[in-house]
Amino acid sequence: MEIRTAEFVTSMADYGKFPGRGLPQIAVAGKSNVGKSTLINRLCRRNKLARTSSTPGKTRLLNVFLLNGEFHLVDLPGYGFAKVDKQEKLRWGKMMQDYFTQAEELKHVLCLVDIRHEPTEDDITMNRFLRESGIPFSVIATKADKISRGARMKHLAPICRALSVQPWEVLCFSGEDGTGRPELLGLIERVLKE
Ligand SMILES: Nc1nc2c(ncn2[C@@H]2O[C@H](COP(=O)(O)OP(=O)(O)O)[C@@H](O)[C@H]2O)c(=O)[nH]1
Ligand SMILES: [Mg+2]
Repeated sequence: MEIRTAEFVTSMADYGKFPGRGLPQIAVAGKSNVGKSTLINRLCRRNKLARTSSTPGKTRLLNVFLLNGEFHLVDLPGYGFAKVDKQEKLRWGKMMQDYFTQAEELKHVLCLVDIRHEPTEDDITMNRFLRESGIPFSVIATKADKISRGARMKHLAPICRALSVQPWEVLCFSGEDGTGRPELLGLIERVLKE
């Protein structure tokens, strides 16, 4: 498959009011700054479709994109930004809970972790939540360009241990050089066919 068209649909805090119900959805989750927006832009071959930022924690809303007029990609608000206060964390939690309980169209979650770092408590909490909720997900190791190919296995080991996945189940991705883009397209195609 290839992404032929990609358009921004809406930013919202309240999924209940989303007008585009019915189309299948794939969500992109992960902590702030892990590369969610960059992955979406690279996937769609559009530099400024999703707003990227070097200041973490800017995306506090669900950002929805329509791809190929066929499915929605949802850029979820990032978690684990140290500077957010308790109020903001509670708001985030409620938004996510509302989303996951209401999004019947959700087919799959792409769980992004930085290939260079061990998953955080928040990553593990998200992982546990998805398992317990029976929501299918894939782990995507981002920023793969930052390490050599030969060092991948070494970096994947702690990620796999923390998130209880096998190395071959993790998709290595780079928004910088396009590593993993064909595999990601393949994954999306499979998910949409299910
Ligand atoms: N080298 C490299 N940098 C990346 C990659 N993905 C994201 N970044 C950088 O990491 C920062 C945060 O990316 P962003 O997509 O905004 O993260 P988000 O908060 O998860 O949406 C930006 O400065 C990006 O340029 C990648 O694959 N390789
Ligand atoms: Mg973002």
